[in-house]
Amino acid sequence: SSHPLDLRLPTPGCFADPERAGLDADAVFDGMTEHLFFTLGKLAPTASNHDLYMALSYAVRDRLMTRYLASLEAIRARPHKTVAYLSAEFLIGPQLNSNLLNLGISKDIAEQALRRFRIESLDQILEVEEEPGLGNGGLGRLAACYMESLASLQVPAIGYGIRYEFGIFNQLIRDGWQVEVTDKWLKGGWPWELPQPEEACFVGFGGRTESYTDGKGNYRSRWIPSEHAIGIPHDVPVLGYRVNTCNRLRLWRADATESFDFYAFNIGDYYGAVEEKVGSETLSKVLYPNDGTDEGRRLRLKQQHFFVSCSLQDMLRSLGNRGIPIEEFPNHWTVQLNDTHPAIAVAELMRLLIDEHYLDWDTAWDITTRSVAYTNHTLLPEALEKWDLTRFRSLLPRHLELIYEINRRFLQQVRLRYPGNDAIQRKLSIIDEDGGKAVRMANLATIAAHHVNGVAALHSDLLKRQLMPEFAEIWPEKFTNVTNGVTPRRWVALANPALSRLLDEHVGPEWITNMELLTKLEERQHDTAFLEQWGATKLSVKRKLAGYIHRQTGVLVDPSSLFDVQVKRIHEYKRQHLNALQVITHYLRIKNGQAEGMAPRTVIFGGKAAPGYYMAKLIIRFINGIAETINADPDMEGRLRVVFLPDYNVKLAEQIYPASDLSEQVSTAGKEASGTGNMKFAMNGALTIGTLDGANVEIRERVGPENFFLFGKTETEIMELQTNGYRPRQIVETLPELAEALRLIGLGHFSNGDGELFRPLLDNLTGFDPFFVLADFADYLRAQDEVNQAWTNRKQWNRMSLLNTARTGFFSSDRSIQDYCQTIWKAEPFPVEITCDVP
Ligand code: T68
Repeated sequence: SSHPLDLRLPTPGCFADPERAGLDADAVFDGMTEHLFFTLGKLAPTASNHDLYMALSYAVRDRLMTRYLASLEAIRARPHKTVAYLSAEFLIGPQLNSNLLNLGISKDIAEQALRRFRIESLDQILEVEEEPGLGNGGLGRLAACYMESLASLQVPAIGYGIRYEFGIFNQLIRDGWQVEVTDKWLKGGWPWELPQPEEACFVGFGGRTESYTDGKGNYRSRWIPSEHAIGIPHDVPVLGYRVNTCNRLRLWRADATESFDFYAFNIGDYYGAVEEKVGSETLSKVLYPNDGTDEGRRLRLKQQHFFVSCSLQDMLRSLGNRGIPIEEFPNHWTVQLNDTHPAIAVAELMRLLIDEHYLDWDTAWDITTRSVAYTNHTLLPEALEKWDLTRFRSLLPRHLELIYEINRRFLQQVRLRYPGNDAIQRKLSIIDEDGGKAVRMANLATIAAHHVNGVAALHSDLLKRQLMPEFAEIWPEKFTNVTNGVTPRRWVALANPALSRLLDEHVGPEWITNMELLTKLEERQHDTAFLEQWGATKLSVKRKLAGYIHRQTGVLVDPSSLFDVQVKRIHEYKRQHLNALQVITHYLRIKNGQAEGMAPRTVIFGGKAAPGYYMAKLIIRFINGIAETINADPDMEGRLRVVFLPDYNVKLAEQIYPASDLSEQVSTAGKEASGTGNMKFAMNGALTIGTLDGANVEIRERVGPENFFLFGKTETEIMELQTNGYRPRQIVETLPELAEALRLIGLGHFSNGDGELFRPLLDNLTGFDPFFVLADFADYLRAQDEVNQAWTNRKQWNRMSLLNTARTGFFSSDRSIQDYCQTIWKAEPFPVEITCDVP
């Protein structure tokens, strides 16, 4: 291909000198030395681990720049369709190790350089890295995996989002309760971003609209906002695995508008000016910590419009800069909406095209609908975004006018198709007219998108059949599925070096970019020596986690016990309390001398609760109460341990998945759209105990039902139970072990004698039990007994574990991205060439 970046030209910022951009230990050492001195102002003998982390990161960042600039230049010189992934969250995790891996700087090389600063292991440096928690959970992490896979597949892409000053809160556990602490991730400096103030964008809010007649006598509308903010892009390079493609994440930070400051200052309203400044800076201040519930907060809508408007302006500007006509927009950009959080893009793109670029409605609508696609991540009604109409109008009056017009034209079609059917119109309308009027963002996104996809087969099916049957009838070809995936670079190669070495040896190193090759492992499934090595590898990783658990919680756990793990956001639908009840039963069986043949277990929990979600916080308190009672009981010694690991985040996740034997995926069927932790566990050789929910269904199909512990009611059975009337109290009467567990909880056995503490939880379970915990309890225990049986035959367990790794290559995000590229984006790889003929 023909537009390489010629590094022989003295292009500022491009280092043609291989010494300077080299990947060997001497070059890395030299880079670190320079940055320590010139960038950080430190002398090597007094440098802290954090200083050395910064120096190494800057040295690594330098080495990304050739590829980064070459990738930008390649696209500038020869336009190619680019994916714009719009997401309010990108949970990217630590950057240093990932960039080292993708660049090809081995741990050994990094350690050679570090030893010259008297640092023995890379881990000591990785430990001090602060991760940007710019996401809540699965949705934000998915966006990060997708950015990595896009770059690794050499597909031009840009991730657009928000540079929150404070990410998801840090979680402390005090007296068993969650305490939230502000996440000051920027405080030590963050070396991975490049601010681009010259590419700032203006965004308006509030005010009014007006009609006017242009010079040619056309009636037009325009928006006169009452407030503005400036978005300053902060670019984070995203390098693909061992390729030249280096895409970027463009995160917008909100700033005050200077022109307005000066104006106010001149007329003497100094405080007014400062107030506006404070107001607009608040925009990118903090991430909303609610996953799974929509609070309808005005500031959140402001955040959404802020980053979406900046991003769309940026896309239009890039066309303008290259002299490409605006009608070509859909050939150059494919815009993916990561849930409805960026769905205001539909109205904003229409506004920019019509009001600012003077296109007519039909042309603008054609461009919009050919560019935008929407991914749904939830069916939970409480999570579907709805904005109060009055609030929406006061913040985005012009957008509301455009939405009314989109809606009017759409409902006209609906009326033609379903004459006289008022109910269907009410249901499909973007405007919810029942009760307080509101704008339904999922309807807006669905009407405008050329494709709407769910994130696992079951979820996409339910999306079509339950949430949007009428839309699916009108546009059957619009609805599709793309099953989620996770990047094997971070979740196997980086997180589990011990397993990776084994895979390199027995499959060959190509597995890392072609996970389907792991099926070759199946050849070893009856090889006793290999299975022992497989088990020993797992054990070595469990030892490390045991050390971490001891340092963090003071609890000593036995690495040879079964590590039974549930890590994810705390939510009633995810049913951590079902798992907790199972632990109590296990405890009671030991207490009652019925634990013969029960293998020693370590039950590990981790996850954050939304700060306003009372029941979720009580579940954390519940788990910690159970842990306290069990871990203090001498009868439990060597048999049962319970641990709640505080502050679950990407970094901790990288320690946990590889060290797990059993993956708890126990959500109520039909409620978990996909799950992605389930995939990380299985790839790392954990067996799943799970319901037929989300991607569990597909994991089970691929690993084989004999290598998966299935339990629980199906989605259909849950629906039937719901319609036929569900009486959880009756279930308690038929299950003595459950009744005994609930009785003990009510007596304060897990709360220092306080019988009231968990009352709301008990009342919830025995009263409504909205997530059918008790309905699935007996079958869950049955499956846990099977787990126990399987674990006692260790060779058989290791075989099942191996088959889980061997057969889960499908869940690589490379496969997901290929799906998106083929069916939705129509985007193709665009290899970047670098000519660097320096001797
Ligand atoms: C998750 N959603 C799904 N939402 O729950 C999970 N929500 O099943 C799926 O695997 C994952 O998305 C990826 O598709 C979320 O994580 C949020 O975090 C969220 C945040 C704000 C508002 C609503």
